[in-house]
Amino acid sequence: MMPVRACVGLGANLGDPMAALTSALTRIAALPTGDGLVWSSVWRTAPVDAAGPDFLNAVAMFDTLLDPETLLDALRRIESDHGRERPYRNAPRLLDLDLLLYGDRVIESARLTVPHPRMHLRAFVLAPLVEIEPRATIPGHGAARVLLAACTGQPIERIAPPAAIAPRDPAPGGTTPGNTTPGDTTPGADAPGAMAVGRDR
Ligand code: A4P
Ligand code: MG
Repeated sequence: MMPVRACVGLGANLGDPMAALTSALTRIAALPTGDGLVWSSVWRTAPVDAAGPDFLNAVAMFDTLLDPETLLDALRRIESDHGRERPYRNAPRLLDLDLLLYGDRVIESARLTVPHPRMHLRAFVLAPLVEIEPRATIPGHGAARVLLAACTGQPIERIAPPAAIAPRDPAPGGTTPGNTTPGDTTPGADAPGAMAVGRDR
């Protein structure tokens, strides 16, 4: 199987959201097939169709050999390891990980809908996505950039530059993990407000 480029949305609005996003990113980087991992800044976003405090949101993209349902299971495990509970839909949460995109695949199974069914309407997903992949398209909906421009009345604010996360052990012949987004000149952990995890913490 050829690797597929997956895109995951991260969100949290309870507890210590910055710590939750940082540690979730570290866990994503440690997935068996997380080559080519890039991640967005952290954005502070007003709740959409939800109650509670503002969210912190981010988006990560990486190549994966996991099939979509196995990747979903891995994400669910990371959520539950962060104390995620599901009292009701859209409840405030310690950590929410959504599989936004899986290559250009359209998936409708009992457990999984990809592209994520509401991502094309949400600035808190589209802004970080466009930040790391300006030409991203959402199957069935079109260019993320155009969709973002149509999102009005959704206050969002970019608050932190891309995190520095510890590289995992290099796979034999593998690529160097890290935030290699073209144009990303943010100095990572040295910058004010940057997240630092793993050996940088
Ligand atoms: N499921 C189906 N497709 C997917 C997918 N592509 N990715 C199923 C992840 N899960 C998927 O998810 C409910 C069910 O969806 C799961 O059983 C899974 O098999 P959940 O995470 O348990 O419930 P949820 O988080 O309440 O629902 P969901 O769909 O993730 O909610 P939304 O629509 O993502 O909304 N406002 C701001 N500013 N920032 C946010 O991050 N998040 C939400 C959550 C609402 N408002 C927000 C934010
Ligand atoms: Mg969810």
